[in-house]
Amino acid sequence: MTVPRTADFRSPVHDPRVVARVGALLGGAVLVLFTTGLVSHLHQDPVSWWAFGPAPSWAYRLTQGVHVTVGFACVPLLLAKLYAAYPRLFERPALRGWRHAVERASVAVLVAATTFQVVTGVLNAFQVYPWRFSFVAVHYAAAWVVAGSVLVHVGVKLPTIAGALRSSVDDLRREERGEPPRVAASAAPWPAGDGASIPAGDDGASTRRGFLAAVAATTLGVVALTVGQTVRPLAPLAVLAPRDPGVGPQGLPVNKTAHAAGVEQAATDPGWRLELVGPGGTRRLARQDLLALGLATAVVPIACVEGWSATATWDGVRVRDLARLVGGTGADDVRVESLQAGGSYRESLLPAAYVAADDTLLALRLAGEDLDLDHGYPARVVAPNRPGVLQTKWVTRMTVEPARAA
Ligand SMILES: Nc1nc2c(c(=O)[nH]1)N[C@H]1C(S)=C(S)[C@@H](COP(=O)(O)O)O[C@H]1N2
Ligand SMILES: [Mo]
Repeated sequence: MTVPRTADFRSPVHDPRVVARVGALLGGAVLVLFTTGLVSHLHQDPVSWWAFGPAPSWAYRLTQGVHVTVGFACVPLLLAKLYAAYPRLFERPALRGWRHAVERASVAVLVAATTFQVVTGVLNAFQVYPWRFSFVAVHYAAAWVVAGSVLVHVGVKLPTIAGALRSSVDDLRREERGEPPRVAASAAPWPAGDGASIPAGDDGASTRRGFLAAVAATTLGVVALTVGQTVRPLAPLAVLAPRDPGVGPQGLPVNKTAHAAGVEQAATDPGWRLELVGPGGTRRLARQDLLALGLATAVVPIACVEGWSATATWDGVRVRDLARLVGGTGADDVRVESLQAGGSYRESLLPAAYVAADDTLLALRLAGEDLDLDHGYPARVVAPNRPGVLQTKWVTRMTVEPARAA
């Protein structure tokens, strides 16, 4: 068996002008994914020097919807870029010096990390976890690897990228007509290192154009068939999306059912009480007591980290009023605990800015009815501009604590 050489791959799609164009789109996507991913990370793992607030209520819904949609769109983009560029794998000589070595190593890391992010991200959106590691921690760490290798890759390749983007995909036609090509010398069809060249009279321009058009159409298609999980009017189109935001009890999807959380008994027990703990002491309130406190209404979305989101109308007691009942000062955090015995989402912390918001509720009702058991009956937290994972269901205890962030 003989190992192929770059020049053996004859398709006109294997061309730096194609690679650079798809690469520019992919680079833009990576920037959007990194920023929106960082937003989600900082919500779930806050740092002292940065804090989000409850307004605007739709911000997390937007950033996370963009994150997951753009992530899905990376599937065709990544495949297209790999297809256009993979003949470079067979370059000879394999290493032409330190710059070339850095370039090739960064490409290896880039391809591995990007593929890993797209695959694990898409599987996570479908709630498929064929691995043992923590998706959240590893997806976050790998994001830095992607960011770093993109920076190195773009840095090393800048002259080639710039030249390739400046030249039109049908420059070879110009050559045929005897006009000088606009492609920069450094971006001439695969640098001559291994003798690759495109045959004279090459008529690949229409193939390249067709390929780029197909990539653009497929990418837009993926977006159109996914965004329906967060943009309600497009829900009927969302055949690629794992969730229909309108399907579920009381018109809202459920990620974790009461059965899966193991709380069915405790949540329907008439002896359930909300335990309120604060500097002024502890109080235990039955659902009747909570209803008697007077309910506020909030229109707040559930925005799941997995990309689906839906607005819902909740009635409940304002968390700041509950905090006041046990000596809260109006500037404290509130820790929320679930009846659920284990799992990462049995507990959340409402920062003081959220506690103070009108729309931060211990919700008792949804869409005008008592909460469905799967939506957190007898009581669950809803707050504006929060990841779904922090909207704790089946609440059993709320503790007023000194604020952590300034
Ligand atoms: N106790 C508890 N609360 C939870 C969860 C959980 O697993 N346990 N899942 C969260 C997630 S991931 C989401 S998206 C929202 C979904 O709320 P819903 O089922 O009412 O739509 O609940 C959150 N609250
Ligand atoms: Mo979620």
